[in-house]
Amino acid sequence: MRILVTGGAGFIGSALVRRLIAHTDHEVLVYDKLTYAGVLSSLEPVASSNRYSFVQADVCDAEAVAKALREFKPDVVAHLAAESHVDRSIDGPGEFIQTNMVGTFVMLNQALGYWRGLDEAAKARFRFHHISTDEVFGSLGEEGFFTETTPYDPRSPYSASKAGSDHLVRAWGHTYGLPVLVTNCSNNYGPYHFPEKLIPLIIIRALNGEPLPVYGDGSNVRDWLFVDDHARALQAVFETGTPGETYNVGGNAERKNIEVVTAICSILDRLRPKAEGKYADQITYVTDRPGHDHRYAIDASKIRADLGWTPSVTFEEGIERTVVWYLENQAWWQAILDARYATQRLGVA
Ligand code: NAD
Ligand code: TDX
Repeated sequence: MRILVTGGAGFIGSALVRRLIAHTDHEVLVYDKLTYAGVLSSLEPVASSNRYSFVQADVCDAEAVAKALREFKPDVVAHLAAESHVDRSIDGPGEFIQTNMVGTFVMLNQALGYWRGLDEAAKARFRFHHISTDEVFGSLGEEGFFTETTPYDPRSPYSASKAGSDHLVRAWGHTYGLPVLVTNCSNNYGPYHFPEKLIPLIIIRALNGEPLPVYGDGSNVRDWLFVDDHARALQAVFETGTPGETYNVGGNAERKNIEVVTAICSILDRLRPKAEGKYADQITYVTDRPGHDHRYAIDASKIRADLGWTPSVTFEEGIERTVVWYLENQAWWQAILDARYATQRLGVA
């Protein structure tokens, strides 16, 4: 198969690409604008493969999308490109509407034109797979899970822009017959996670001796999935999922934020003990995120029953592997911190 991966230089996209090159015969084209969140060094492990290629372009650029489709001739478009950080969406929602909604519209429209021009066999094979989030379903109380039929109730600019994009994708499926797939996944974590997100941020700040910011009282709950398990789920869905269907993907690993932070601190206490005190001494409760969703939890029974996918990495194993990866790959994250510092000093970021 030929897979065009938008957002392939991001956290999840790069995990998918590394998996496809290492474990399949598929050919992969990464289509990525390389925003602040796009990190080419995350694709370094596949850079020498002759089944991998890269184009730097914007999903909002219809001409560039059309050219990539025409020249690469994908069987699958895996659409991951997005603005992904909730806090940034609160500070500046415009980019989220542009990339997540307008960009998805452009991808759909160009994919439709491309799909209509294919011969019958290629047309039957083609899939447009839209990668989305559990945040579109809103916030849960202490009980219950999100299923594929839970009504949408997005509450942040980020989740509203993802909800809008999900609706567009389904509309292109219903109205024009484009063979679409949608997956809604819970919080991912693992290697190559951009340092602004909770888990890498806590690991790096702990190592740097800085305060560890916990929003509110730390009781918000997320359902954590190791990123390689998500990549495996995505592959299962675009290879064997039924067009028009939605699949929820989740780790069945609910943790309060404060539990996540203390788990990281105790791993670091064991692997990299401080001269004095414990890493947990650095924990600082800070002002809560506006509109902070209380709890997300995914019911992943449909993808298990229909496609045989289950998570393979427990939270305890995954968080240990993640901390070890950040300890062993300081060059990867230090380069990101240095670049950010440089752009901030120039007043660009
Ligand atoms: P990320 O922010 O790490 O990566 C996003 C990538 O998209 C970057 O490489 C960036 O350069 C690229 N990009 C951004 N705007 C672009 C544009 N206009 N044109 C082309 N490329 C552009 O994001 P991630 O965490 O890897 O998430 C990937 C996808 O998965 C997103 O759609 C996100 O909504 C979804 N998702 C993420 C999670 C999670 O926990 N991280 C969970 C569920 C779903
Ligand atoms: O410094 C922090 N302190 C803190 O307490 C940060 C950055 C976060 N938090 C809290 C907010 C959340 O409850 O930790 C939790 C996780 O925060 P993020 O890492 O920002 O992730 P979240 O907002 O849950 O969204 C993530 O999962 C769903 C991804 O960024 C989204 O792209 C994905 O759709």
